Amino acid sequence: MSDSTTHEQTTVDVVIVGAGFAGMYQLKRMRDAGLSAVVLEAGDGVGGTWYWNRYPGARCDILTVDYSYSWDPELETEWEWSERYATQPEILRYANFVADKHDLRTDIRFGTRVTSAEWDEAAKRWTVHTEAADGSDGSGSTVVAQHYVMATGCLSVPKVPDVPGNGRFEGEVYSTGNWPHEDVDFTGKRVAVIGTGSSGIQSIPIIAEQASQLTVFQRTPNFSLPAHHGPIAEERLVEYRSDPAAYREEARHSRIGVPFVPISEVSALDVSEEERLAAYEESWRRGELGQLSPFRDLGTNAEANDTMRRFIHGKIRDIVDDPDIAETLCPTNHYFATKRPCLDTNYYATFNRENVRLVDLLKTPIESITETGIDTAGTEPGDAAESMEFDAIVFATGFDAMTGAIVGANITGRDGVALRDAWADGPMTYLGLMTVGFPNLYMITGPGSPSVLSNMMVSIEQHVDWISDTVDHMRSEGFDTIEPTELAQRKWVQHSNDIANLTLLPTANSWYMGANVPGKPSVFLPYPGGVGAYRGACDEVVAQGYLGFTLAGPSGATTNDGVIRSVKPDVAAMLAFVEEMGLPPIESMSVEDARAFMAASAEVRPPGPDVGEIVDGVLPGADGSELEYRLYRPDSEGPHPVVVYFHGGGWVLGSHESDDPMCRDLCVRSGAAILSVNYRHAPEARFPAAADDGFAAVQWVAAHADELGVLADQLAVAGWSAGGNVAAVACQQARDAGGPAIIGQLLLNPATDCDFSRPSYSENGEGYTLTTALMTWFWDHYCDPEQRTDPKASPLRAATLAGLPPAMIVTCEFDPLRDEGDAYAEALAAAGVEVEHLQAEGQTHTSTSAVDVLITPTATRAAMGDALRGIFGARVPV
Ligand code: N01
Repeated sequence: MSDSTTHEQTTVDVVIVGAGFAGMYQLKRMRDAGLSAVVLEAGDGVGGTWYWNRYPGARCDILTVDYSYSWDPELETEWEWSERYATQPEILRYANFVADKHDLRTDIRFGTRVTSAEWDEAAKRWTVHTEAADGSDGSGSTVVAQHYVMATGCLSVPKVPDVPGNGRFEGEVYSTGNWPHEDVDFTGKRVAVIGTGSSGIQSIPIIAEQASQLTVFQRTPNFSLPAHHGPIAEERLVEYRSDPAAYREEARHSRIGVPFVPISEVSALDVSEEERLAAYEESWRRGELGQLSPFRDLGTNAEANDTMRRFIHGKIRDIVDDPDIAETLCPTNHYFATKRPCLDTNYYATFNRENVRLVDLLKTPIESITETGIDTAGTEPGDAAESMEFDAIVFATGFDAMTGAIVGANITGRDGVALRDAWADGPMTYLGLMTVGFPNLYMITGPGSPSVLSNMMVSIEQHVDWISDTVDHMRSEGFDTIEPTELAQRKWVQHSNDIANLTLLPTANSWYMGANVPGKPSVFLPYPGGVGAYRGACDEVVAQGYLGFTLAGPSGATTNDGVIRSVKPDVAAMLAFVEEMGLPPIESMSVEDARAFMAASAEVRPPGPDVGEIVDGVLPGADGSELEYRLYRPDSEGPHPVVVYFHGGGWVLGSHESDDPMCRDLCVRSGAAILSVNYRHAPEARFPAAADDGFAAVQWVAAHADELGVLADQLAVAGWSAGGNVAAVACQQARDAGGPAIIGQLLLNPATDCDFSRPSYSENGEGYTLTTALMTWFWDHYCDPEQRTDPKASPLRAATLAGLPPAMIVTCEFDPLRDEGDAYAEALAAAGVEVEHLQAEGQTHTSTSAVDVLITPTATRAAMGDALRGIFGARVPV
């Protein structure tokens, strides 16, 4: 341990910025580990957010029993909260109680603002520059440390109000995010409040009680539910007191860091209006953020969300007497909970008071703040502006959230790169904890972590524990530095965005998106995958030897590059769901049972989109037997180009019906007719029956194009999996036979070779639906081992691939067949064939064909439709 203090420079192991709940616990952990640590805090006391946000009505919006530390079990009995949502003074008292109990203040430098910090690569140390928050120490002082922890909070830098004339007002000016320590009395005063987020909504009812006149300037109405202040519900306390440790553990693995929140499996659209309203009434009655969404799809489905929106609109109209004011208070430009919903006490009812006026800034924007008040535009063009006089203006205009405090601390990393520049297009982090180019810089609840979408206490503790354990690991293993890899960081950001994009969250102009600060990049800042899932990822990173990190020390550097979550989130959820069902593997079944199982699964899937017309028929197979087909015609005037389609199923399973949603989708997206062929299957008809039937079907369609109402000279083939194999082989057979002319081939995850030694088999041979065992079962049923190298079985082995039609080949990252599909694309291109090769990241063998089940593969199918349109060019009717 080192702790040498000079007049203006201190050297410690760890420097922590911020003495809120994050910084306090981080200090405790570092001390307990025997490290020297100092906390730099601009305020004169502990508490962070709760030190600064002293505005009237400030309270937490997570039940206080949950919004409290779990790391000191004695606190569970030493401290008792008086209300379900404690007030700011009570939370601040709690912070002080903990600081006293653990004697934290001795290592906290109050009144000290960090001005900048830079990484010294030679010394492997951070140099952190500070100044007295009141400007009294001239040149300031410096702290040198190995580890630099930003415990700066997510909502700690009040946004400079972007209101014209800001600064001109000569009366009293307040900011909710930086409220005076002495009492502010609005009695008898004319007060303006600008902003109707959580801070505005909490303070407005109280200010209204004091002020002679309160004018609320609202730009965006917000959703708010009653907080129902009072004592905490007894049933909750019983649960908590019976086993506090288990209660806390439950919170750590929950979705938002609050234990025992039921997660519904039911869609809001699948219940009756009465059931839905009863559920929403219960949410309204409970007034708990964790229990506002009684249905599974309020966060993902606009129509479902609309039912909740309408319910709250109804409540607002019930509460507010004046119908016009009620309408102005109804949020309509964003979905429920895409901005953080608020909990209030009498917020909407406040607008029934005689002394309260609501100004709708969407109709009458602020023209300027003046020396005496606020001028707004008139309602109609040409209307005179209105000048309002006030004694006090309260800015409840929010924060430069999540990144403001970190970027504002002027951090310069390796090679002189400023964090501000590194994050110019939005923050890039690995796990929200660290960022590339800034070794040993840690963020507590940073962007890319659940943070503001969670109970902050739970997220803070998890981050502090992870950082502390990591520092411990570095010391015991002899490492000086830790830094994430580019790949791990890029993929984490993508993973977080992938989840956000499955939800309605990015549709709102919220501070979650950085939209409240002019010029801030528009990216979704917190990690929306949930507290438990996030903790799982962090734990796995460690269990896999700090996956995605480089650790370096005197004896060298170790990079364990890799990606912690690369399967797309909806695909991962589907895999987990299937695994939970514990179904027997297909290869353990008889062929008959496997076919029955596939047919039963098809019964319960979404049907796929409507097409213009569906016609079933038969065509002759290669041996003269009748093969059923299904023709899908687009909803446009024909004749259409035609795609002869071959279903998947390993030459053993499936039929012209099995890929029905896929064919409908392809028909709609491509504008072409799709003719899906039920070629013969193994083991009844082994190799080369499927291959020969494929070619026979193409010949028959070309010859009967007029009867089918399709264009003979606009014929392409397509297939998925084994069907991709049949389609590829049909192209080779048509080329070798001199016709019919096939003008394009679309191969989705095609089987092109019989070689299982490619890496995709070892990487993806288990756990991603299509397994090595199942492929073995398929090949064994289809083809004798000595026949498998025949190009009709393994088209990759054809003597030449020259002269084949232009191809679009789709391969999926988590498919055992990925590498042979890639190899076919490369071989075609090498043979001079025009190839569009799409390598779908995060997808599996079966995900792309799961029409209307999964969202992320939709882009791949859109590209497939576009590819066919490109092949058919102007011949696709619109
Ligand atoms: O800030 P906000 P907040 N002209 O950004 C408006 C947490 N919190 O301090 O939406 C006019 O939500 C802005 O309008 P618009 C909680 O996570 C928790 O209230 O941009 N208006 C909006 O109405 C919360 O989400 C508690 O159109 C302007 C308001 O100001 C987060 O902190 C309590 C404007 C800002 O709302 C932030 O809440 C308080 C302009 N130029 C806060 N600029 C608890 O209960 C902004 N606005 C625990």
